Amino acid sequence: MDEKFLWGSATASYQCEGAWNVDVKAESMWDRYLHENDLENGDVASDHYHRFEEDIRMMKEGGQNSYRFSLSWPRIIKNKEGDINEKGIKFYHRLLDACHKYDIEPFVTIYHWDLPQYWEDEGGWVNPQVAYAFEHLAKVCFEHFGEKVQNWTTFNEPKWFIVNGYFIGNYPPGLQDVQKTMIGAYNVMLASALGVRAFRAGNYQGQIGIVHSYTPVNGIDDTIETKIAMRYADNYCNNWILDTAALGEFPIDLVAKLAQDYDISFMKTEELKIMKENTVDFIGLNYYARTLVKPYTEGETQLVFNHSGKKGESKVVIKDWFEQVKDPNSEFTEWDTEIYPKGLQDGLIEAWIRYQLPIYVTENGVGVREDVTVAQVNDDYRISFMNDHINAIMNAMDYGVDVRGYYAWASFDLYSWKNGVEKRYGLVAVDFKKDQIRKPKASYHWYKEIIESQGKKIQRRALD
Ligand code: BGP
Repeated sequence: MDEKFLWGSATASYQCEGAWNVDVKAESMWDRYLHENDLENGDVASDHYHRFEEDIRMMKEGGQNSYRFSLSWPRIIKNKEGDINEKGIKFYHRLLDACHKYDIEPFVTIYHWDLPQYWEDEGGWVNPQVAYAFEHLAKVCFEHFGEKVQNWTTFNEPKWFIVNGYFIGNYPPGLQDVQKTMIGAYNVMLASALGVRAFRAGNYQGQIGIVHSYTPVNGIDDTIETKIAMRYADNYCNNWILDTAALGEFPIDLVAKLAQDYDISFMKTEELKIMKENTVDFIGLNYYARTLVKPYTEGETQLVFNHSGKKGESKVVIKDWFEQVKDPNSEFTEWDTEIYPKGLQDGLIEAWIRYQLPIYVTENGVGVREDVTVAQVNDDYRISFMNDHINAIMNAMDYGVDVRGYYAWASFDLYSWKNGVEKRYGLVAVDFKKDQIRKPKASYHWYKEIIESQGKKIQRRALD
């Protein structure tokens, strides 16, 4: 790792800013959904809106040289007409200025799931107009912040928010509709390409990419049936985002399969051309776990997510395509996430072979319950998790993969979507019950030493 390597941590606007109705901010789809369903929400979250200076200073003091965060669309654009909220613009200028004051390279996500409710009311991502509204948002961001930002990404995790929102139904808008899932997926990938096109047309400095929730696929054996199931799983989990963003084309076998059962007339030649011509400069990969699959056997599609933190609740079966299985030899978190660093090593190599683009590991971390009232959280499990995953990255780099940065999820404890705040990921503890007090965890100090050594202090081992 050379001195240009970005060592940072990440957050997302809705999960940390709070201030949900402050300074003319519009309502987001998450505000509406969580309020209406009386669920734990991010109204206050980590109050980063008021404490960003302290948070960024702590990043610096923790040796980090980059901060990945997202811009809140409803804070920046007031309405469907596209009017700009000057107070929102000012807020992000102050945040970017704090980054530069502390020599922290900003790594900016334009969209991390907080769609304005005024667009959700018009059909959300199923409405193609929203893709063009995103293009407007992207232009506003480049125009206002372009001189302070070198690293842009259009979207955080299209797969995750589209599938959860339209197919599984556990995220807003809470639908279970395959046709709408497909249309939403298409519109998001179009929006991303429109963002890339606007970035290039404006000749802004720096580079632009996309961030994907990467779950590399493994099979339970080497049979042809398993290989077919793996391809279905890979198309579902990864390829429709990465192929489309990096190569400019949806996987043809996926499109052919969907065309047998669904209407794909929403795909327009002119728009497919925009996607083909506006591929990304780099890919950002968020890695939590892999997907281990076996061939589909029987029964209906089942997609159950564990939001309770009680082990064993999750299940993924897609009828006629594949079934996800659990490796009995692996360790799992209380939220059923497998801990499997080798998946990161192998996945990086696979992505490099397929796309030949620079890669940033834009999120990696472990969510656990922690008592933050103690003087210092001794999160040795997080230290060992991070050590093993950074080791996996270094192994991939030894193989020749061009990895340019690593972001711990998260910079500090924040709101974890449907899991509330009890699922903690931060390097810094936040006491949500007591004045939002920030206290670095042991992992924060450990990470600082790793960064100072440029990774040399990582305990290395081969993963075979
Ligand atoms: C990613 C998201 C983040 C973050 C993380 C952990 O999918 O980009 O926003 O939340 O996962 O997931 P969770 O908070 O659901 O445990």
